[in-house]
Amino acid sequence: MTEALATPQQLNHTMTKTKRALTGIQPSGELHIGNYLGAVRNWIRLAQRQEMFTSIVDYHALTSPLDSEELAQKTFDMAVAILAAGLDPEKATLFVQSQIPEVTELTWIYLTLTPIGELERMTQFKDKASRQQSILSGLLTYPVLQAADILIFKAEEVPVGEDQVQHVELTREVARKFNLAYGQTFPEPKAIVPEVGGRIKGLDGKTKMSKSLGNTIGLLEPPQEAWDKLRVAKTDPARLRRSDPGDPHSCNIFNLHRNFSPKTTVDMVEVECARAGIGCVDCKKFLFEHMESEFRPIRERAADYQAKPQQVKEILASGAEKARKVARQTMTEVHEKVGFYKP
Ligand code: AQP
Repeated sequence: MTEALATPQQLNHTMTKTKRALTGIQPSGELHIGNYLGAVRNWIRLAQRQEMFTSIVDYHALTSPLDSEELAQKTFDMAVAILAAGLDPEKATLFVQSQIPEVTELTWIYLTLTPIGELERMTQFKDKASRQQSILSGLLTYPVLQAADILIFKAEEVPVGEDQVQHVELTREVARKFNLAYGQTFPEPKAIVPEVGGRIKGLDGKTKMSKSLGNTIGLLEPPQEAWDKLRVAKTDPARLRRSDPGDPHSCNIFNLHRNFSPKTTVDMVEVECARAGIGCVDCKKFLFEHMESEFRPIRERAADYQAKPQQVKEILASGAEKARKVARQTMTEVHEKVGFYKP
């Protein structure tokens, strides 16, 4: 089950609810605008009105090739990027997944309830497996670890991009199976997907923007580098010459305008592109201006956090302590329900 989440008005409407949310991101590379628009921007809004646990999922990151010398630094950098983007650590509990080993314990119990066939049909597994020579079982069981991430906190809402909706469905299935086998314990959480921004394409205009595909613009990238990438990004494939009218709805850049630009700019671009009033480079310049006004303060805050690493470490340490307390409570209950011997 998914719920579109878009406007602050809609959020205000649900202000009275205090459902717990779980959010997560892999420290597998830089925080890019796909992660930001599909997930992080919603976390920041949602954390204002509800309890949230935000996990930097380093166990998950092990399913992609990475250099262990870089993992700790990438994890720290991801924390900086999320905080700089605006996640308030007073409102959202920010922690690193491997600090909560109970998550892997719960994963094992869930694995005993999850048919292999259900994991093999996951789109992300099929996609990533097609790019690996030897398919590792961690890649197959990734969504079960994700179910444990969510359910160990008994989270009822999971703000994600569209690519993760199938995994949240599986989480619901895992919760149902556990409850059926051992008695009512876990909620069946809902995916919360933004109305625009749920699926951001890469700069190639084809596949999903993805850290591992190198088709990204990073949130903290220096402006000149970001512009150099945007300037050559794919637009409407049918618009070959400046004088050709374009179809904004087949253009990744227009989708980005819908996420970053004010309505007046979006409306102008939609009309002018369709009658060849503006060219693609002009269109990108307008977009870049609005991206920059959102990203400049984020880069400044990131520089502040980078200069105060102790502050970031303290946020992560106190987040882990709080998260682990909740995780332990859940595991005590799970041990009892499953019937483990207690000497
Ligand atoms: N292109 C995207 N559009 C919208 N949302 C996206 N998300 C990721 N890419 C897009 C959302 O970002 C959150 C964190 O994702 P993740 O890092 O945990 O895993 P991912 O989806 O696998 O992200 P990447 O960038 O594609 O990483 P790699 O290449 O390492 O696998 C999720 O909520 C996701 O939906």
